[in-house]
Amino acid sequence: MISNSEVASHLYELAKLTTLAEGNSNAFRVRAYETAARTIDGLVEPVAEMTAEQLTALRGVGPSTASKIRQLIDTGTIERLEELRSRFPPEFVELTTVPGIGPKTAVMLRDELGVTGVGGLRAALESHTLRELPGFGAKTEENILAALERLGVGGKQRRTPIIEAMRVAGDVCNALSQVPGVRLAEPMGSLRRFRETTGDVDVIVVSTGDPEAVMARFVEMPVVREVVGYGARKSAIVSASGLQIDVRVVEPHQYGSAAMYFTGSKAHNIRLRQMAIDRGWILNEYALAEADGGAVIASRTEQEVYAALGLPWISPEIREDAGEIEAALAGSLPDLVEEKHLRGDLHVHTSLSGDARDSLPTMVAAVAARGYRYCAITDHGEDLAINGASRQQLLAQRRSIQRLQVKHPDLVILQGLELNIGRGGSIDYDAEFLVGFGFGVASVHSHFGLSADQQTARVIAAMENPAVNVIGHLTGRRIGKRPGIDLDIGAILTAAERTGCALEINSHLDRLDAPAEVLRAAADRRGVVFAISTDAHDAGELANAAWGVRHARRGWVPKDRVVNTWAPARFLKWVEKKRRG
Ligand code: DGT
Ligand code: CA
Ligand code: CA
Ligand code: ZN
Repeated sequence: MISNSEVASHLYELAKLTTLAEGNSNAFRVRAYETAARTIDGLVEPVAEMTAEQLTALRGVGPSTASKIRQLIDTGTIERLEELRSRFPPEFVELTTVPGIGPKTAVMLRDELGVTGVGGLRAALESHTLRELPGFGAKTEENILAALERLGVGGKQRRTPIIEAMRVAGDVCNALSQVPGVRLAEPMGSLRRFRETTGDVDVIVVSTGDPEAVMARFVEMPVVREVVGYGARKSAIVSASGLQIDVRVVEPHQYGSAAMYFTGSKAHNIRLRQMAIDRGWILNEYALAEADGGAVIASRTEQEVYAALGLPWISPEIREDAGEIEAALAGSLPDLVEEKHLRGDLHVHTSLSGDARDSLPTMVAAVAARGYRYCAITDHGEDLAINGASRQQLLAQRRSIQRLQVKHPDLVILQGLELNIGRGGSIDYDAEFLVGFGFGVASVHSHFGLSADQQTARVIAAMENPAVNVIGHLTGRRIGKRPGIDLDIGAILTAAERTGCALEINSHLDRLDAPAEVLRAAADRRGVVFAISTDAHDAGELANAAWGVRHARRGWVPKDRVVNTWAPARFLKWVEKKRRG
């Protein structure tokens, strides 16, 4: 039976390809597919068991979407989607993620120059054939080439943004978990290390049953476009979107060594293998064992294998041979933040923001249900034209929050704002109005093309403003879709130390912003503090905090530097100190 999450994946793909086919002319239909996908993803009851009538009762599902969902359940595919897939193969879709190349341009490049992917685009740029097209010139060529470099797409190997890889991996692991005998199915490789892009997805399955039953289920999944390898314990497929997925089935007693091997990174593994060799042992995916004849020393759990090598367990997110082995040997690994440490969410939208979907009472109830002790409601300020809230709306919200506060005595609800950093570093409203709020996040939402000096200056100006407690999604990037703004990170970190303004760790898989390398540099500055926030636009997105935590770990961020792990009294004191200026 097809899972809700698999149905949702198909609808997301339908939305993406419909945008390519129809541009903004049918934004309504695209949004409808996305809403339907989100609804179904959050549903407990299996949609595969629903009638067309029950389906249309779901939020965002009209008769036409309902019939597509039924078609998917009954036939394993959607005709319209198949048609779009053949019109827009993965290489072509990737082409449209390059800034400056919209769907219309991509179609023109294909028709006029035969460019079908990023490789072809690069060749056309280098031979200067692009500038011959109407609407193009030398300057456009230069801009697109620069964007290609910054995005990092179109190298030898295609890399998939984590948001998409995580979704596909989740679908595969859920499906394989249900095969009889399977104890565990988990993503390994770069995805487990939480890299922001993935070359291919590696999954290991621990099974006490027939491994071939796992493989049979795997290659029949609706996501499969092509089976590229088939064996009893090792198979590989390529998904509809062009992502390769490798699955290996291992015995329970090999889990530790297999997980370590397939998690990598390769550089981390090589260091460990050398440590084994130095002791006269060998280390591979099957075990840590004596070199001669092979008595097994450890293999069942990762902890046992690391311990036999004289190391504490090292968290997957930092297994990059970037200092973690030295730190482990010296006993100086950072005390990394965990999800259970979080006591609040400091970037939460309500339906007062034009792009958010749940009401204030719904969001507050959902925050309280997570067991948090405090939160900041941060709707967009008025400068963000379509999505922002007016002064009057915010004053009304303040009264609603006061009433809700009585209903939730264990949760401190701060009325905050997500302020928009203007071109020169200004923010919404005036100081007098801003004093009425208890919290502020300030973020860049426009002017992405300014120079590094200008960007750095505007962000620092916002940090210095007493109404600003946190800089939201520092670079404004969308992974694989939009490069972040150019910044002098050293200067930003110095300003963060001086002003006490926290750096947000935005938990959305599309953002994961500030990037991990910035977090690592920031973690090295003792005076910089962090806020792990979801930027939730509906109640379901509050759960993204788990991703933010893993991203923070990848940046070596220690628990005690994350302000929303602090006890309420300490946290509120920190908030107030900044706001007093
Ligand atoms: P990716 O797929 O490019 O995003 O990156 P990974 O790290 O997932 O790399 P992948 O899929 O080639 O291999 C998965 C893991 O398998 C890798 O992290 C470590 C392990 N591995 C692969 N090749 C080697 C190797 O030659 N030596 C060792 N020691 N480990 C390897
Ligand atoms: Ca991989
Ligand atoms: Ca692989
Ligand atoms: Zn936001």
